Amino acid sequence: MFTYAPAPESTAIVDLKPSYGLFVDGKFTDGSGAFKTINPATEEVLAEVALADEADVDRAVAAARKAHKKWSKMPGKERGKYLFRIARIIQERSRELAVLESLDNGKPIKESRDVDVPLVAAHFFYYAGWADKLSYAGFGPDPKSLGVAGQVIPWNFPLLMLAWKIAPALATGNTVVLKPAETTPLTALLFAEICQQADLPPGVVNIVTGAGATGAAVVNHPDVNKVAFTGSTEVGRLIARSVAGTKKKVTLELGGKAANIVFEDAALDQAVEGIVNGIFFNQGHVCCAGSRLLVQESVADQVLDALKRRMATLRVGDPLDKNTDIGAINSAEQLARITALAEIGSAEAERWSPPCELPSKGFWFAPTIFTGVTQAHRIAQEEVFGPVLSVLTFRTPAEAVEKANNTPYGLSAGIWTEKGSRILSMADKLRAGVVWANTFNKFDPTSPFGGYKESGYGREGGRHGLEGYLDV
Ligand code: TXE
Repeated sequence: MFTYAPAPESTAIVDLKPSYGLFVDGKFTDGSGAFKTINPATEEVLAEVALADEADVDRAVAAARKAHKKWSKMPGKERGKYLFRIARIIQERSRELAVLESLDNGKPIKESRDVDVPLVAAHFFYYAGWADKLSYAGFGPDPKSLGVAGQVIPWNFPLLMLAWKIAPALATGNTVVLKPAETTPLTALLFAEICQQADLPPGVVNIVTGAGATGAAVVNHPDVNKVAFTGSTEVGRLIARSVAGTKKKVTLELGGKAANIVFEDAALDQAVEGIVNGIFFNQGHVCCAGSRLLVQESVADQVLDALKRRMATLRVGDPLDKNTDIGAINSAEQLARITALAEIGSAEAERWSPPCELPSKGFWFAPTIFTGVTQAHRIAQEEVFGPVLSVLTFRTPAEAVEKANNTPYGLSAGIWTEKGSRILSMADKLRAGVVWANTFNKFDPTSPFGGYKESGYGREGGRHGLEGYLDV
């Protein structure tokens, strides 16, 4: 096993309050009740957070509706200035945001610090730039905002999903009621503070905290014009049903079971890094995670040996330790889901994890691979949303395509090959919204992101991300 000197990030920068309110009409207010959010690495309570019921959501929607009158009429250039200001404050407070994100979510600080928070700022900068150029976006002159956007986000990238939702909504002149996930509400509330600091007009952004019932109240509110959801396919279906028959515009970003395809001519060392990044980044709590490795039979043994050696160097533990590669599983519920699917996988295929000492408190899961997996296995079909990789093999490119597409999902895929022509022909045949070549889990605000099939519909990011918030 690997030994190393722990290098914990200080938490002193975070001003953790004992309790947090809802953010409605520019002010923090009480909710109808309260719930606790815990640190998944220690199981200690971080704070008590207000719970929004239907009446609270109604107040938030009313505030957003009122604010929309002026916000939507404000020249795009002025709206852009607010977004630029928010982006700059995010950069200034990036360490604080990163530490709080790791405390509430369990993700390694090196990811929240180097990936999540910089991307959050980048999204605000990017959409700030669009605010005064909507007439040039190819949607016709002067496209109109929709009104109030009701946005429900998950716990795996709490701040980043907030940025994906709020930045394009504000740039296009919409106002927002956003509900963060119940296990990760804190950075959204710190973002609310940033909105105050940026002097954003009251009611333009409202944050209502709570669980599924609060999310349903947002989605079903009659005065919400646009629904944007990222989360499970199951809840995505419920939402699609509940808004059917209304005039609400909907975008859904749901689950995935991506294939990461390694050809025999690939730079195999690089491919192994890409496999590790594809499935162990953010504990595998990634909708586009490369959770199915498809490796060409001729190099399968070689790749698996190298992968196992690399997995043995992964450090699982304290999310605030700067050396940590794999942090805590976000919740007891998610750990139970991962454990249950891994047990099913153990009965279907061969399971392997490196020797790995897991902390005694908190929610943890060792990096795990299953070999000898066939397409019919549940471990090859169902989203685990944890650090669990299923390994399948193929002989020909056609077989790789067939296996990669043999899933109800279609969010992402990866290809590892030195042949440019193969990249192009594979990318064309893979039924996935994003295809990475010789890399994985790369995100950029200029690129549209979204799914085929049961992975949802609509695109977030890039120019395409504007469309879901405009009447064109
Ligand atoms: O998701 P939920 P959960 C997948 C992943 C995971 C599984 C379950 O496979 O194991 O989903 O995770 C809110 N109306 N993904 O239970 O319930 C909820 O409060 C409106 C993939 O956490 O979908 C939270 O804010 N909102 C995924 C958000 O929906 C409702 C990310 C997501 O929670 C609601 C997360 C309702 N009826 C999980 N019920 C991805 N695509 O990245 C719940 N919510």
